Amino acid sequence: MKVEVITLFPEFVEQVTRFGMPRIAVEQGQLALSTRNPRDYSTNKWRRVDARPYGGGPGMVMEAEPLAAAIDAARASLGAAKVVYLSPQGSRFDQRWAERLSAEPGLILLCGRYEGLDERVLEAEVDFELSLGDFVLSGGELAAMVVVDAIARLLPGVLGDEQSAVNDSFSAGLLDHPHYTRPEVWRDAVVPDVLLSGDHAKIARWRRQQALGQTWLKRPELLDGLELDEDSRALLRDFIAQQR
Ligand code: 4HQ
Repeated sequence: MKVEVITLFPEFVEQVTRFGMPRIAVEQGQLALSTRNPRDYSTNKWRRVDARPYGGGPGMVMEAEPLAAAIDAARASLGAAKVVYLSPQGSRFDQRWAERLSAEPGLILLCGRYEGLDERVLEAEVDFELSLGDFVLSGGELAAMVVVDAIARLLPGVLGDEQSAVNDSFSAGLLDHPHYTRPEVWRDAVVPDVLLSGDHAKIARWRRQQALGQTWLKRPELLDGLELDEDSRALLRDFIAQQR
């Protein structure tokens, strides 16, 4: 997959491929990340890309023309690509979005600074407006880097253990089960017996029950969106009974 990030801080965004899964995805040839700076498409001698908002008020707005020129150049280099703008006004980015975007051949991620983009660029060029959550960042770069990270680990062949993405938190719309490693006793706290039993079917069942139970405890609203089968409902019922 090819990703172009349009940003006033290209050196910042490029850091995302220096570590972890995005780095591996690049090394394996599954991900190609490039950046494009709207300043390089500014037509004034100061390389200015922002201006004061019509109607007045504080802050600056990113001008349409250099952004549109940068998007055109990115499209020319990628071929088919969806354009994503990161902003608090967007739909909430989640694992389903990560899965959907990871299946695209190309993506153009638009990063805004200041008060954001001229609205006409959104209308003319943006396919999806996505938000990481209800908070305000100083620019879209960190959000774009989060999107790149979440996508990179889903690309075919990137996760060492092919099963890992399937077993992940959210792959079934549930939270992850708890994890334990050595030592067997730490500050008097022990590892659940079942995990030491060597009975793999029993362990898988315990983990599924824990995923259901932890979701019920920590994020109950996630269960509302799920159609649980009878066996899962029984596992969750037993988990809840044990909590009392
Ligand atoms: N910003 N999720 C404002 C965000 C943001 C978010 C990016 C700050 C866009 C103009 N992006 N600029 N939350 O707060 O994605």
